[in-house]
Amino acid sequence: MREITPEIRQLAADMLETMYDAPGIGLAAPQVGVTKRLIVMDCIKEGDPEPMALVNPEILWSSEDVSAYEEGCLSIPDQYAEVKRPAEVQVRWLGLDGTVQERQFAGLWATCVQHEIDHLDGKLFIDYLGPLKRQMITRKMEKLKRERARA
Ligand code: K1U
Ligand code: ZN
Repeated sequence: MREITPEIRQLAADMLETMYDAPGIGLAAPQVGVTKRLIVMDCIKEGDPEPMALVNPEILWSSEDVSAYEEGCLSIPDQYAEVKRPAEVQVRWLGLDGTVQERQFAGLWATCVQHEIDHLDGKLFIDYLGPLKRQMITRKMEKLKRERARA
């Protein structure tokens, strides 16, 4: 995506609505079947919402210190596992106003932005788990898929 079109702004608005409805704290375009490098996030749990839409986000720098968080994923319902990621990341992206933005994320924002950028690259939080835990979740998802196909 080189420029921000009305369609991109509409997609971002629709994704934020889907994310809040879920509810979730982030969502990436591939999760709604769109192969574009667009993510949305709002990691504010209490207080005024802070919706963000990031086009073509890229991680410029990652801290050496890591933080662990019990992650979930809207594409892997009801499964949670602790994932360790860099505690802080510097990210550059194109904003919906067409300007290049840069920000250092920390805390839950840092965890979430890394989780969402992973979605753009076809990676899921289960890819960070050991083989046993990962296989347990994969098998549960395969069972759920079979049950949903029968229903
Ligand atoms: O991208 C996704 O699948 C959304 C995912 C994002 C995420 C969660 C946890 C750590 C990193 C990234 C979710 O939002 S799962 C739901 C969730 O975490 C949540 C739901 C309601 C309230 C608070 C959190
Ligand atoms: Zn996810």
